[in-house]
Amino acid sequence: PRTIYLKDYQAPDYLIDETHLTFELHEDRTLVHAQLVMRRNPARGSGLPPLVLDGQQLELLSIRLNDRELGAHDYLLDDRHLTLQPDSAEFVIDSSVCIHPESNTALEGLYKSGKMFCTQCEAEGFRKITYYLDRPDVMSKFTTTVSADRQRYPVLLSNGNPITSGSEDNGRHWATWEDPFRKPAYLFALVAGDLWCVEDQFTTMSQREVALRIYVEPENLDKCQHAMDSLKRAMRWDEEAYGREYDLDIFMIVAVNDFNMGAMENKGLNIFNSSAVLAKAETATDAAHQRVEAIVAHEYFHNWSGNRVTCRDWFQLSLKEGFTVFRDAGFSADMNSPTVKRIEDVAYLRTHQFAEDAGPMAHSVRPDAYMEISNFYTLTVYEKGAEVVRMIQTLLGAEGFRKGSDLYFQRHDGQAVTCDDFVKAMEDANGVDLAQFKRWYSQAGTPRLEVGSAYDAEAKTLTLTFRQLCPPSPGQAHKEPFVIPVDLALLDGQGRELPLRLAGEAAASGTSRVLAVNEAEQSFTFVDIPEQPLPSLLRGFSAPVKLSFPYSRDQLMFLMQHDSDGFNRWEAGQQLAVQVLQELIGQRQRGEPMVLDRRLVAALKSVLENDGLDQAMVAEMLSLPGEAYLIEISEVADVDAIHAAREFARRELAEALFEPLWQRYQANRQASRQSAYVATAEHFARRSLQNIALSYLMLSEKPEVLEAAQEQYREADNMTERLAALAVLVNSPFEEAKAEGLALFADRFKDDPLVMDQWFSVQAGCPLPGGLERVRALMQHPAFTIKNPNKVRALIGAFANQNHANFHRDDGESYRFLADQVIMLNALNPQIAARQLAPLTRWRKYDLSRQALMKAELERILVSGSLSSDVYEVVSKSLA
Ligand code: BAL
Ligand code: ZN
Repeated sequence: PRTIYLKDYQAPDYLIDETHLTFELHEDRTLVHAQLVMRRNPARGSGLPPLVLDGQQLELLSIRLNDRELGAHDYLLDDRHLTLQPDSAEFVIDSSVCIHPESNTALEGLYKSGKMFCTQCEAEGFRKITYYLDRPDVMSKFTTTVSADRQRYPVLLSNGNPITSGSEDNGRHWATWEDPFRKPAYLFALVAGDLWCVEDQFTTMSQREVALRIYVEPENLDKCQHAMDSLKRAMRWDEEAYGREYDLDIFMIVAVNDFNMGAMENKGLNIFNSSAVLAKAETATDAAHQRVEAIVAHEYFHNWSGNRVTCRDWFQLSLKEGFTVFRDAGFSADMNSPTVKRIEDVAYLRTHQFAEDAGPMAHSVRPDAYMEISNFYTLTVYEKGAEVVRMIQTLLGAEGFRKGSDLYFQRHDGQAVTCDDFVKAMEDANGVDLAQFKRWYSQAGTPRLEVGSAYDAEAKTLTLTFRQLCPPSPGQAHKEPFVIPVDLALLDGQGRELPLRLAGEAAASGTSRVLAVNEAEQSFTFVDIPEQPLPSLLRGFSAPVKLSFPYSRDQLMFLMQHDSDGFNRWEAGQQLAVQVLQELIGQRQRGEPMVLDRRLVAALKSVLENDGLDQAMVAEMLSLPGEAYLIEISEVADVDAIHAAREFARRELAEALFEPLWQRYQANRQASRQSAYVATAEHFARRSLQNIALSYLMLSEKPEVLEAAQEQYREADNMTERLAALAVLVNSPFEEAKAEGLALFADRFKDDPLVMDQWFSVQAGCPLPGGLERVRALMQHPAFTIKNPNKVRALIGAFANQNHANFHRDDGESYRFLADQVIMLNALNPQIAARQLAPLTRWRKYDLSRQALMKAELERILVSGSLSSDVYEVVSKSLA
């Protein structure tokens, strides 16, 4: 495959003012007629270069240029392009092609999910529908007519507003949709199916009425309310937080079972993976409810950050994705607990994005090159991209940031722009220079920030010294210093924040502030500091860096208790746990008996006994750093020692804290029994503490706990409690109870694919010996199919990404298993195949024997036959 470079970007030679599409959907083929009203791009000068249209897997039936039928000698056709010569600056192209959605297993372009037709065009799927300039800087007005069998496909949808519809004599019918907003082809959507809808309404801030519809298959009608409520909250929030109003008369969401991504923001017609829209208490966990709320909001927010203002080219993907993730995080924080949301996001970023940033696929937030753009829908572009936007807000303040976003939307409405344009709007609205800051967009890798402190008791000054360094990443040996916003406070012996005055400042201002660290090495001296303070650094995780400060365990315990920044209280607990776990890992590696530092017990005991703490915070603080995170922060990850040490710590904690855990569990379970399920932050918090308490308690293997788990499993009125109870049974040694629980669950939910996904995941993640054999057996289960991305993620993905003990078994059999699945998926669905590879790409993290086994599997994939560009890029870069 060819590598595409950002530096080679050129504006398009031609523009498409209008796009008129007609789809004739049939069971064995689909005919697509496209009329493109085109003209020479004036920005590219005069003359008429050849017109090169993108097109893949299309059977060309006919093509006309301005009513002139073209013959084979009038154009060039290969498997990626159709090239012809226009003879005037303005012209019309009419093409007819035949495509086969019914056999499209890649789920890109037009395809069938079950009985319905649907599309996924981002990033480059539209070229599998018709010949086109399939690039985001070509924006066009679309009119779409869909015709299909009336009985099979009573609902025919596309972008924009419905215009006309009618019937034909032959049992078919048609509908025409018109989207008044110019858009790139990646935002095109079409749906046809036997769908039912839940309907509601929203009155915008300028009093326009918008019809809201969520289309689903009939059995899912009762699972739409949460998404609908989330949508209305998101619409209101975007008006209040960003001044953004919805612009069409109708907003539609369609739930689709077979979908590569979470969801897609097509203009006016969002298409969702059913897992990201369907939720009701009996079948979806609290986490699933929160995910639905976040994704519904994310896709809706794209209407401005992505659709009204779109990307010039795919290197700018983070322009819309980083910003939109930042926006949805703000929304979720406002709807739930901001501190808990931040903790979840940071834990996710540090575990997964930091690993990506340290691996062979590391790339900057705005990549310089790609072979297959689908491989760049990454944690770096999304999550780190959101952190970059968050840092801009931290540096400018909330008001300055809002001025910047207002200017951005106003300046670029209707345009396809770059990350530079986004930053420029922020600069211009605030009169600041962010030139150095922009290195966050161009330099890959996670910077390390080492902080030292020196207190001068005589001068009453505290000097903080910062040293930043960023390790090399592929293609980037040397990094220039970043601008790192460090939000901090200095705490006195009682935990109070001291007034802050830097040397040279006239007076103290405030007790916390953001320092912009922008040199490789830099010192800041605070004056009038009456006693040796304890710094609370990088509050709220103000920059995506690896911070190190030589905190003692006692100081971390102090911060856990006293830091007025909630995030940093949690962070102190995590750092304490990391220190303690690393000590246990060392003991295990040396063959010494493991001895848990009792300070961790004491710290968690006081957290558990503190009734004033938000229960969600208690649950977060009780959660030890995960194995994946411990792997990420290891030089060479000893998976066995990590697993053994963490399990040992959990057992010790469970034993020492049995009483307070049992009390918390019983109180919360009692509260759950007494009230019906509600999807609110307070109830999420209560259940999360209840369930983590149960998972600790179960380690005691006491009969009363087994009984409690079984009671919770049987009697729960919601999936959060039921699944948590099933998980503790599955991870327990109680074979009979486990088998019974699994069988009852499968019997009850066999017809609900999303619930069965959870059943697969719980088993795939079970660390007890025999994991690979269990997963192999589950692949034969009638509810499993490798053709459905959710199933692949639930079983194969959960096993390879979460079940470290079994995935890294030392005979390499699990690596071989994963490689086999990737080879199979490569032929069916390249995007999903490439995603599943991620755990193998991290081979450099492990011991030499595992390295060799993992590499051998990557090499086997490389020579396994005709590789998709998706898989080829990941494998070849991993081995480079
Ligand atoms: N644009 C692809 C799906 C999403 O990020 O919303
Ligand atoms: Zn997005």
